[in-house]
Amino acid sequence: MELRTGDAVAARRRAEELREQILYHNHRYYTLDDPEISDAEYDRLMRELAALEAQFPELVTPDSPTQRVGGAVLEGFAKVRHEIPMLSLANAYGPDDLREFDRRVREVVQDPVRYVCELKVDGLAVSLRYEQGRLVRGATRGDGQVGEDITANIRTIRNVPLQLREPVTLEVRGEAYMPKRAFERLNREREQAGEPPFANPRNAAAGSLRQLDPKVAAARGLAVIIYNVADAPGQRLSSHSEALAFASRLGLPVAAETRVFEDIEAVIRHIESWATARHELPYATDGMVVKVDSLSAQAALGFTAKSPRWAIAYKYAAEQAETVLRDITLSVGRTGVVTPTAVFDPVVIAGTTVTRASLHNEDLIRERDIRVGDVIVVQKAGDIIPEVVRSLPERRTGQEQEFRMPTACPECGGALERLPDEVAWRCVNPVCPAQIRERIIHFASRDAMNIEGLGEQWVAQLVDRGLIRDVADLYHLRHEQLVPLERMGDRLASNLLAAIDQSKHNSLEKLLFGLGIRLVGEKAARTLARHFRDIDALMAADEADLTAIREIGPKMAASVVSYFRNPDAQHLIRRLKEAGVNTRYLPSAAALTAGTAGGADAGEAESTGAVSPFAGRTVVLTGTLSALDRKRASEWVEALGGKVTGSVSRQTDVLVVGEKAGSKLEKARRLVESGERPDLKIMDEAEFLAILRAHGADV
Ligand code: 3BA
Repeated sequence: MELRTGDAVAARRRAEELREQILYHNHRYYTLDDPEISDAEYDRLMRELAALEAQFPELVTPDSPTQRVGGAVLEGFAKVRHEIPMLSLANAYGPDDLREFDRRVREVVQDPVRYVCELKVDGLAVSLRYEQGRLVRGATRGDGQVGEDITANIRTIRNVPLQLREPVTLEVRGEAYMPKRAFERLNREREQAGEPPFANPRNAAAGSLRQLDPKVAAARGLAVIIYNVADAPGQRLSSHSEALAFASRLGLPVAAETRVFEDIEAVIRHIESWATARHELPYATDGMVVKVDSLSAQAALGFTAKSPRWAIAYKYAAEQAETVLRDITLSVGRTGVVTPTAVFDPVVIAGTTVTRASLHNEDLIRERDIRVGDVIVVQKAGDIIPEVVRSLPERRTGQEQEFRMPTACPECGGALERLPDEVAWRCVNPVCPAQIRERIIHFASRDAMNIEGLGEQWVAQLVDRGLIRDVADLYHLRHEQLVPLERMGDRLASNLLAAIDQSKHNSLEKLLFGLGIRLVGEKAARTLARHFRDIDALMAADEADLTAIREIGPKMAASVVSYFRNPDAQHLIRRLKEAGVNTRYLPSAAALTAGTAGGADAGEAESTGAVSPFAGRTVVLTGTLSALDRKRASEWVEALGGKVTGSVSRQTDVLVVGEKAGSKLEKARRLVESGERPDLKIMDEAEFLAILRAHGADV
């Protein structure tokens, strides 16, 4: 007995010691990118800890590093800005959508249009950059503007040439995917090892590319298929098919099944001919991508906010399955809209197990005559989003329950209202916790403020614990408030705070979209930001000012004005500013967001690398810097998209303070303290140098 207790005490002490060491080495590896010990030594520490925890299960803590293996991998990748954004594809679900696409294309392009058809590989979009024929960078798509540097993992993919056959500089895009055979093998291995299998090859590919250890990625048997030459200066390519042939000549893997057609009906026949044949391919496909071949026609067609007008993805019809509806649950969104969700017995559709689907609103449930207990037909719209297609009333037993919308909010008990010409019921309680939570989740989401890692689970906990009530509260969170959250821990807390801090540097359109103003989507947010440049100007605008902008209609104008007229909104904006959140349009980021690469403001874009906090900002240098002279410091600020001026004024965004700073510093402090520019950032040399170094400066 004595001995066992002694063992347990020693084990506890050792486990704590190991955890401390592992945390320290994580920090060296991920944050400082400067490991002190080899991977093998690190693995030994992890294994020893895992063995102790296996022997003494009471020692397992939720934040033990052993509990995070495989989940802690994201933090190690540098950000990469795509000089040419990686847009998404519009979808077509049937031949008529393709005919409609063709009609829109030929409205713009007068000459006969030729189309290229490519099978749509189900993987992860990546961008590969070659300089003088050498592979120098591989990146994920990310949000389309900024992805992650996964060069080390891309280099392990065996069909990616490290050296092209000619010393050209170019950027190509394609899909990284896991061949079906490799996927099946991996899942077999995972199941044998007691690990959860991946739901589909795409998830497996994504998981593999996120491995920080390239050896793991290497063992996963990934492959890449190239379908786009984004940038090949000086190559005089005139069509997409030529570009693919060029890529192929260089040794890049291009799909063999690519075909060119003279009209849309031939395209449709081709698509139909592959509907079942595609299942025989060694990789998963979910459709066919149709692209206008001529590059000049592509240029004439241009882009919408999200996707090129010269390409469309045809999605093969969704697989359907029958199941039993067990329940209809209700959730409250950020605008208070109450959405019913169907909960049913698990069914596998298109490779994944599904148990829930949105029912959108009360009317839909009534129209489709869907009752709890019914046998229902479920499918995945666009092969992704589950939906209830219909019920099968002929299979009823009489026990089924008709759905009735409650009169009180399921989250806060407040009253629900349905406006005369709306389908939705809304909770009208402005402090309903569900709405608060959803507003913050939207604010943090990728297309809004893009606060990486701030997912639903954290927001829910933060709101539940009363740590945040609105989005401005995010910027006052402290490390010691985050650490106690379930499954958070020290390192995640630091990463989350860093991500929140980073979001202060977003351009205005991200903030505007994130605020969730009714009717203001991503594109309208961008239009408003570009037009007004500054949130104060937008807040001062009336409906006439707004409708004078071509893209803004009267309904949106009214919504914007009424949003900013609300004192709560004004207070929120003030607090965001005080917290240091940028409220101005930063053209460098926006030029890329707008998808105008090569267009009017593309020249303002930064060259490479992570998002720069100086982009679009006015910077003043004062005092003596020890590490570099004024001229080089200015050059660096300019290289990172900033503007350097000589004196401090209300236009100044950043003051960099060296030794013996004088009146400029005083003036900047006055601007901050008087509230004229509470967001003016005063930084010392150390902070300044840290930013330069983070962007590749050797200072
Ligand atoms: N072609 C995916 N996008 C694709 C270049 C455009 C494009 C895709 C494609 C935009 C496939 C969206 C992500 C992206 C590069 C942006 C394909 C496939 N073409 N054959 C027209 O097979 N999955 N995906 N990738 N830029």
